[in-house]
Amino acid sequence: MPERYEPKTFEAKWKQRWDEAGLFLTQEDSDRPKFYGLDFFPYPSGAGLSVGHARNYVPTDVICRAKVMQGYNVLHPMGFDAFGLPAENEAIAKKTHPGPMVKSYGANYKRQMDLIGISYDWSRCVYSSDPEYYKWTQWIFELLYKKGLAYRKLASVNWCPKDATVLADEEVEGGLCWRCGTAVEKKWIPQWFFKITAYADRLLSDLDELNWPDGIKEMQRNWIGRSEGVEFEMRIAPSLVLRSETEEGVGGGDNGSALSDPSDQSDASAESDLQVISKERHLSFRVFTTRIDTIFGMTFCVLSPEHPILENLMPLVDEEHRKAVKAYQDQAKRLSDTDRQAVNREKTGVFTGAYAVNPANGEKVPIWIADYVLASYGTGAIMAVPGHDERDFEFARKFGLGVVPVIAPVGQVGQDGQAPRTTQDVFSGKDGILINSGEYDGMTVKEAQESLGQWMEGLGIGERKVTYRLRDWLISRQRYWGCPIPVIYDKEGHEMLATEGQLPVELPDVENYEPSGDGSSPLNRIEEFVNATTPDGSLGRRETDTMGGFACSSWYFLRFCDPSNPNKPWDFEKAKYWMPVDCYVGGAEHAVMHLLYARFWTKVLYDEGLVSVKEPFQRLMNQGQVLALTPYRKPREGETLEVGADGILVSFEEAKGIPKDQLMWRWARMSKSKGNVVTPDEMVDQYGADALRVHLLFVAPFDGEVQWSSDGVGSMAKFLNRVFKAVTELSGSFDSDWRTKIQTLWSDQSDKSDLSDGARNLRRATHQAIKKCTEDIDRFAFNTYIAALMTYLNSIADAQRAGANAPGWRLAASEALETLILLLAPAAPFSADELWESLGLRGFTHQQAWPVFDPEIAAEDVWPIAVQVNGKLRDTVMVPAGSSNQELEAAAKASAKVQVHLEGKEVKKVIVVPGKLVNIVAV
Ligand code: ANZ
Repeated sequence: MPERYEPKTFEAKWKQRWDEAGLFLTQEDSDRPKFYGLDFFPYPSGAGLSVGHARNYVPTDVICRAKVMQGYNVLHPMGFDAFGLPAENEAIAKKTHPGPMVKSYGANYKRQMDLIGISYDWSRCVYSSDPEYYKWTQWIFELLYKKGLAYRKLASVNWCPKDATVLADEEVEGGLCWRCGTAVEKKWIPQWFFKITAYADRLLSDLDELNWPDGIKEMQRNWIGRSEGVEFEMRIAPSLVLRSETEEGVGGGDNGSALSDPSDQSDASAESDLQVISKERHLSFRVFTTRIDTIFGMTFCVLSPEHPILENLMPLVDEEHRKAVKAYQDQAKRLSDTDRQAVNREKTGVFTGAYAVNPANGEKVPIWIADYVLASYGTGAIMAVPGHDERDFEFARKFGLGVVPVIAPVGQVGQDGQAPRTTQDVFSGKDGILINSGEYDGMTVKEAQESLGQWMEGLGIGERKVTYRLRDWLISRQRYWGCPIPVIYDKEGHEMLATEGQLPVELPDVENYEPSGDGSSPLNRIEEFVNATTPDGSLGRRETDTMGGFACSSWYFLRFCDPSNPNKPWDFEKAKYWMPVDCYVGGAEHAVMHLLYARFWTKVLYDEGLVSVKEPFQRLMNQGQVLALTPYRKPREGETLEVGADGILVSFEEAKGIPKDQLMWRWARMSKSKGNVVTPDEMVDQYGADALRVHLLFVAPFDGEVQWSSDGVGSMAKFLNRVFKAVTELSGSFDSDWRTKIQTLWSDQSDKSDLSDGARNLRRATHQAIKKCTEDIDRFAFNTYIAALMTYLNSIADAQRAGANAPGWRLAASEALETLILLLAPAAPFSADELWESLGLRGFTHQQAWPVFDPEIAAEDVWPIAVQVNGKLRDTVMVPAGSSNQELEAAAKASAKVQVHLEGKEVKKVIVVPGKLVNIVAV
């Protein structure tokens, strides 16, 4: 009998026995309900797993293990997101090939996951970089293509002119290349996209039904960014009128008499005035606004610097404006959309020299270009209303443009229908009344939006429109280590899909796969790969871009349902059985991209009749981060700090040599780059896998941050030690036949008070623990699940002290022993099996049925107490068993029926017969 928790003596043994028994192989062929528990599959990194990763995998493992015991068929697979930039970059840095590298890293992950007892069914493991897998990634690409959901168009990439390479967005830091600090440029090349925008509405509305954290749903909603508004046309105002008027110092006015004084044209345009005018007549652009109600407050309009109309418009304005616009356009090219929209960034822009007409009142407004208007959103042009939009207000302030308030906050409109005019402030609220808006004055914002929308639609100059912030998903990467895009171009450059028989289009195994200097994929250099036969037999060239890693991870959860099917990506019935994933667990950093892309693919596959579900992940949970104390030193003069840091990161080794007053310890996310990683290996070695597991569960709520302390693992080893001790002490009383005996005994004892208090209390504690542990595991409240086990362990000790050997005690103790071990099993599976065996019980705990909760046994006992007033029975009240005399008296006096008989009387005496009767003597 093991008296202590000595994990080294049993962990390897159980691991081996589990493997030999195929304990974690998925069962499919029964009528039991299914449960699909899934962790985000990781990219295998050379650093291996940290205890931070384990905080993701252990809780999912607890759920899956509990579900198996509760009678579910459980699918709990693991695989590797092996294609993609991180693996490729690491292979380049290590001067090795990413293929074998990801396999060896993956094997190390598996070893570590096994070490901490995660119950994955490894027979279902997939690597997204295996041809058997990516054949089907290509197959889905082709499906999207056939449905018009994959297309190629010119798009910009981040280009570092010094390194001569394309950079991913995350490799651009503040507009500079992460490697060499050179300013990154935009380069336009044809690239592949998936048309996720076609699914924007469904991706939005189906969020409502998902059991996901609210924060993640909100981030997806914002990312999709649905806006209802109006898109309308703005015509360019004839410039000649404008120039003559401006020169005469007259603003605004007539735009119909363009020919008033052609000789006023001051710059030396080669074109005749008439030509200019006729070109202008045909020029217009569209703006998108969510606040059409504010149209009378438009004092200027703004185009994005990339707006295509500028090409036609700029030749019509004078040289000076042309130059300014050109210079501004060049400058804007260097900034990313994120940089351009950064809050607190001072507004910049230039006047184009041209004007447009506000269709609502015919007034002319100057056209500016500014980078706060994005080319990729709405129409890339806005009507600017500085009275009601913060950004426009800032811009107007900076460039001295007019501000006209047209919405008065409710309550500020006076008797005369006028609101106090202010040009000093912005009112961006919608709870207002229109002013300065002609016939629309007095309307509410809602009314005005409705009627202006109708008016524009009636005249054919605009229409109500829904716009999304979501962009199509750019999938092309000009890199080697990814899934080849299965497209071939014929001599004329027409694109054709590889036939299904030609799939997979295999990634050639080459030595030199580093990014090429011209921005094209390194595959471009490999003639054997590039030269291909088109499906119609002629000579063609292969597409050499590969797909970004998000394609591979958008369907792996389906492959797990049928991982080695050579003929199909998955069998429909199998996927139907397992999908959706019942519980998907991973970090919140994937809130948008991965989760949105996977939802999109699932919907497309659903529309094709290939899967039975519209949504892949029914329940999503995000674990909290693990932080580790990390050494920093005080910065020296002129040293720049990382964002959010107050010191310079140093290694643990360096920290030893830094004087105390210069050294600072800070909590930082555990990561290889910070050098503060604690591995599961060292924790297992020191304290055992179960102590680590229990600590990870107990240390904080599942989604809370953890400040890592290895000592905490030590405390959990002590807790497990107490479990071993308790089981050893009680094992002498263990009766393996307790189940039948206890039932007979319990049903025979109609008056349970004849059973010993110890036995009753212990059974009550047992069933309360079953209830609490079952519910807590289901709610992802693992910390309180472990706390409940600790309480239960104390109750067992209490009950033992209170009366072993009394009637029923041995049976209650035997039940408690089994229950304790089984409730512990999902959290500490090695220990549970060791203890189970030590009681002489057969099989693995994993194969036992989860203890069943009996509410009657769990209920606190209540006794009926007769209440008399002056010797006459007036009521019977129920009180908790073991209530004190004072409690009985209070319960008796609280009875309404008793109170009636006490009215107007004085209580002289109260006689209590414990557990039976209260007699109140009153006169
Ligand atoms: C006039 C106006 C007045 C606006 C007002 C807002 C408030 P959401 O809700 O995010 O869709 N806008 C339109 N296209 C833009 C672009 N390409 N780049 C930057 N801003 C753009 O925002 C829609 C609003 O953002 C639009 O409504 C437009 O400004 C601006 F009191 O038009 B609004």
